[in-house]
Amino acid sequence: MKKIVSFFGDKSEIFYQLNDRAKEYAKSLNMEYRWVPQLPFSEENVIKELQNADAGIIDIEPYGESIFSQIKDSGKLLVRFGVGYDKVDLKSASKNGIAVARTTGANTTAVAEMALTLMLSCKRRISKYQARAKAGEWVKDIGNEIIGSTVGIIGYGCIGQRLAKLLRGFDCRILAYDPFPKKEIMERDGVELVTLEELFCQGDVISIHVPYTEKTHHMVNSKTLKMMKPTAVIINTARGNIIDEKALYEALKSGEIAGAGMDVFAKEPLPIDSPLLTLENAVITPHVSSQTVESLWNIYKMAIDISADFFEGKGSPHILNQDYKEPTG
Ligand code: 8YV
Repeated sequence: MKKIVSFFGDKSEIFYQLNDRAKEYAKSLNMEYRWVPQLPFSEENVIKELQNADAGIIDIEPYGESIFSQIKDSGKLLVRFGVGYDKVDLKSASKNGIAVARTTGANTTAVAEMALTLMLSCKRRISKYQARAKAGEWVKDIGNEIIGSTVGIIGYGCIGQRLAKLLRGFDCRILAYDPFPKKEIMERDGVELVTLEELFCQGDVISIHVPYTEKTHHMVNSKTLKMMKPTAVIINTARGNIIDEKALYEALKSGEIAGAGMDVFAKEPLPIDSPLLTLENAVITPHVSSQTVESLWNIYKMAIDISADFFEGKGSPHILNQDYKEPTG
């Protein structure tokens, strides 16, 4: 019986329930499932566990040569619990003959809903009201509606498309920038393909849905922030380093832009002395866009399905390094 070891989740009731369910589901597919939450993450532990498993379900910590070289004779498949794989060294995985997959699509709805939640919160100044009300101040301010506004989506993949769908009820004009645009899909969705500059200049809301790569590093910086309207807000549920946080802090502090909704940060957990935490026009959440029961179960289930297909020798479009079959290490 093939063995899957899963590292994702904390020791709260919901994760016990989800992992019991995952165990049952894996059993129905003839696999053994073990849940070993990594809090805090320990590379040594992860290696030890993966040496005794055939597949691993991994979170967002870095996985590179120091792990792959130790598990190449055991674990042959790692599945990222989610979609971003910027911390996984795929070259090293291939060199060691290890396939790395991700659960594309499984958290799409949760992340799109979170982006929408952050947009509405920023536009209606929720973080400021909440902080002031708790401090005993009954402060009233004036926000903006999303209805009828222009929303710019950076990256028109699964999540960007789902967000556009959710926004349909808000009668927005939707602009999208994508380095590899699928024009038929944009036409179908009534979304306008624009340049990044047009998007920054025209958006009342800008939402980021691209992966973190060398090309997207600090894509939002002092120059692009200056293009934004003073009433505009920026939302990041993708990866922290896509935004230059220093430049964002300055833009928020000076009122160059109206607000930011951020679920991801250059350093996580966000250090307690981060100046971003002092701002009333920033909504800050602790990387929880995927954290709904529905999304988490979709991810667990998909990770198990990918493992089952892998062990049956079926190819999978979710494997990120298809060249893993020719190891050189
Ligand atoms: C996390 C994510 O994986 O999909 C991604 O890339 O960032 C999230 O889904 C999840 O929250 C676990 O940290």
